[in-house]
Amino acid sequence: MMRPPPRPARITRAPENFLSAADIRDVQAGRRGFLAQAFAAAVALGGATAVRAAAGTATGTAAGDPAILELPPWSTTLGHPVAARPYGQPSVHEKNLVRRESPGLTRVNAASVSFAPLQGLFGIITPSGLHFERHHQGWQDIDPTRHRLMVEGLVRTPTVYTMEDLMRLPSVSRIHFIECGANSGMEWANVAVPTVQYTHGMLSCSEFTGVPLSLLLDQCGLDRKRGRYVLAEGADGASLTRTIAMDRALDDVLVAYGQNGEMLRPENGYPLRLVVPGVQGVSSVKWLRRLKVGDQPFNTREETIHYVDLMKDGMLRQYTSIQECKSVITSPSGGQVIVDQGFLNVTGLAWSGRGKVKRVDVSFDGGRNWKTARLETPVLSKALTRFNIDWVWNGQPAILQSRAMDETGYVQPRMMQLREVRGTRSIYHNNAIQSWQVTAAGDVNNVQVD
Ligand SMILES: Nc1nc2c(c(=O)[nH]1)N[C@H]1C(S)=C(S)[C@@H](COP(=O)(O)O)O[C@H]1N2
Ligand SMILES: [Mo]
Repeated sequence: MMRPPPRPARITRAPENFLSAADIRDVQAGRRGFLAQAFAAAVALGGATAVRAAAGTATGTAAGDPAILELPPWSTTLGHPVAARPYGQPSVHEKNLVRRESPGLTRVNAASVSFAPLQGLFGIITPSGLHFERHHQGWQDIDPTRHRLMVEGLVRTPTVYTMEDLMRLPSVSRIHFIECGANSGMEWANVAVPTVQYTHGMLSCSEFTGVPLSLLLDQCGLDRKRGRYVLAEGADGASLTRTIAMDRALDDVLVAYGQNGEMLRPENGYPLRLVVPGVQGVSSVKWLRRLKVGDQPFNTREETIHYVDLMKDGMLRQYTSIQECKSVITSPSGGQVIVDQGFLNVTGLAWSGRGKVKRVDVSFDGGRNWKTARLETPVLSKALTRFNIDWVWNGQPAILQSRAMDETGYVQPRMMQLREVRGTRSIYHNNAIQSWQVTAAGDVNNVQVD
């Protein structure tokens, strides 16, 4: 058990949760008094959700606090009826914790990305409505009665499945992350984006339910001698296609229709997607309509000219699909403001495409000294793992980093180590250690220190 923390410091969960852009500028300009007032106002208005630790302040002034002395309207009136909203929605006070797109990232926003707000999430499951999105040609809401999956190629019995056929088969549920290979891809040469939502938000983790791909292939009479690769194709306008090697296809790949206890969301592939655990997101083909077994890689567009790693010498590396071990502190993180000195629960996420996370170390001095963080259970293979570590911020500038190690013994690299091999002009597979600078004023900034 943890000892009860000393007086908790207050930190903004996401600046936009309770402060306007103008307020943030004031904070950055050093008008601390103004910020303190903004906090007082936010708490008084019932906006205390924005103030992570303040609710637990044991040394607060409860005795004179009108928020506890006076009965608010919600304690003296009749509440809303059941099923007033047949499908539940987050509190209106959480309306700023949303997926955000990075304007100008792509020419057309149907072929773009929206990033998950990692700074405001708890545990390891990403709420389905906040799962990041990456579409090559927009999303569709496909009629499940008209959707089909064809399995063909080197199989004895080529088969066309309806959704009903698939949902009658034995199912499994597993928790896995999906990370776009381009996550953190804007940061290869220099700091480019301010918050963890944009540096690491092409990352989400869900419980997926579906049929093991191995079961489908067996049912269709897979030619185990000649069948060495599987092509997966999506039903969207992009006809996105990827090759999956047979040993992986027969291992833990899922043909999934469920996500966090309900059907997939349209943005995430409704009614059917592939989930290829541990592999860059593009292989988890959404709106899955075709699987073809072949005897060699299909060399599709998305694996020959896209999703290849540009190396320092200008050569391109293909078929590097595994998402190597990586971690990031989600709070405090870029754009948040630590309002006063005291205890902080430093928290973040770690993951590895090769299995379980074994250990996460955290540094508060830019990598000189490290302490081992607590891993929250469960720690699952190819899933996000939540870590926490105690910190008392004494008002001094600091640089926070997390460094994860997976069960293979692989240790997350420093930015400079990665650049020595990969150069600065790459896009994919940036799993470098992230640094957050805390200034004496309590501002948290994205920095690259080595
Ligand atoms: N059919 C299809 N599948 C797709 C894509 C797509 O555009 N079309 N995008 C891929 C990419 S690049 C990623 S990172 C993941 C993102 O999954 P998500 O949108 O559910 O987060 O889906 C992959 N599957
Ligand atoms: Mo992606």
